[in-house]
Amino acid sequence: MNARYQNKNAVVLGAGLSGTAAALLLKSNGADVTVLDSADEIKLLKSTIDNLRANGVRVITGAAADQNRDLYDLIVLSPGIDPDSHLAQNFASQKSEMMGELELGWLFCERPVIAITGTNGKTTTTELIAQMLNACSQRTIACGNIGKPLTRVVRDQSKFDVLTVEVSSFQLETIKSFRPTIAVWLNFAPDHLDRYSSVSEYRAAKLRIFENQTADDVAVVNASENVPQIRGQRVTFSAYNDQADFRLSGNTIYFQNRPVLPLVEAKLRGSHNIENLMATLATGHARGLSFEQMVPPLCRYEPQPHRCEFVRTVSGVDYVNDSKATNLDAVEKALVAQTKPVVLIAGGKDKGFDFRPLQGLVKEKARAAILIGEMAERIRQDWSEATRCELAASLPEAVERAHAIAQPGEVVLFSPGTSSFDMFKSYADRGDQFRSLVRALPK
Ligand code: UMA
Repeated sequence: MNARYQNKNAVVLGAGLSGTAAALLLKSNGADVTVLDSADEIKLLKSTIDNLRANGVRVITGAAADQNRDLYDLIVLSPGIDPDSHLAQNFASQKSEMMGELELGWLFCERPVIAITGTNGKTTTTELIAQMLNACSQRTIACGNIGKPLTRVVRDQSKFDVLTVEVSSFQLETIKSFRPTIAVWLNFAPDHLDRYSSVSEYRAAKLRIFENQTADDVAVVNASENVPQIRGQRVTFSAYNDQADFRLSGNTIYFQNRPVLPLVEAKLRGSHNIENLMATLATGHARGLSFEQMVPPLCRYEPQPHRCEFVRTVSGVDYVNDSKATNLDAVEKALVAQTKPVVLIAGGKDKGFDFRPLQGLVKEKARAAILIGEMAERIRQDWSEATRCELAASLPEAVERAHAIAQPGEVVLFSPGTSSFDMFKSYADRGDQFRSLVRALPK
């Protein structure tokens, strides 16, 4: 029990995964907890709300939540709640302490933390690091933005030697003292412009991963990135820069002058995945592991669903599910990796960026583009000179059209380039639906 929260009057904003975990952690530490969620109760997960109430947490939803301005000692934000949102602004003028869910988890954390951020590859690298450390007898769990909130994991932390935490800009935005022993910066590209007013604001939120590190900590950084003001010991990696500590030569990853991982032995493909492997090796090295220990589990790692996942070949056409591509950088990597002409299915929620930067690559790689969701018409305007563009009203219609257009020897690539929330519950739901539609296609 952490006495700091005993009898504190706390409010948690958001009744999703993070808010629920934060509320239950506070409750189990003696706080009086209220959860506010702007959504109507009928739209929230009944089992979650029932569980909160059964544990003595007060839950207020819909308009009543938006109007709640009670005085609380502590306000905790879920990552999906913008500090500028109506719900959060109701408490902005109060003098009470406000923090994000990641910071709250950190305040309970008694284990060293490895934190991984980057626009793309965070989840793969978090899983790679966790799988490798566990195989090398360093007990850990992949958690954080990957779907297991830190506030839930700290309740079981005695089972682990170290925590491997995927961290998003939304979570880093509200940290105060969060200090990873090893911080990994994979890459950076524009994203989330529906939340941030500029790309530099998004980058500044992410850079906070290094904010509380000291010379005793390690910063694993992509050498192609200009990352300033790091106090930790910098270890660099890059598939494109020979000066990096972890670098590529031929088909082998080198650490300085020593070959450490022949890529033919790994199941991951593409230069972005080579960099994910390098960042993982750098992290293990910083934790005192030898390359001989690290390489076998890394080579066993299987690519995860929704990340350039091969689904099936139908009448000589390959179908690839890349639903995890929620920004342009990810689509670019998926297109570059294709060796066959592409029929591209893209589009989704409007996240505040246009698709023009991909014009050249689309022209080179995509014979046609089928566009869905809120962004469909805007993407057509951006790409109409680069390739043949068609709009589809739904994902089933898009798959049907791709099936009609694609010729033997081509690939249908579903790489949306933006998030899914206009039509689906999540990128995983979107990818699962794509996979089912493809599996149902006639031979
Ligand atoms: N809500 C309000 N008012 C608002 C906005 C939202 O009440 O103004 C409520 C919603 O009605 C909903 C709840 O807040 O009930 C959702 O909170 P949330 O969006 O923080 O969702 P969680 O379920 O807590 O999931 C969060 C992360 N979500 C986001 O950052 C948007 C999950 O990352 C993460 O897995 C989870 O915590 C566990 O740590 C998802 C994500 O999309 C996968 N992350 C982004 C990304 O990877 O690009 C950053």
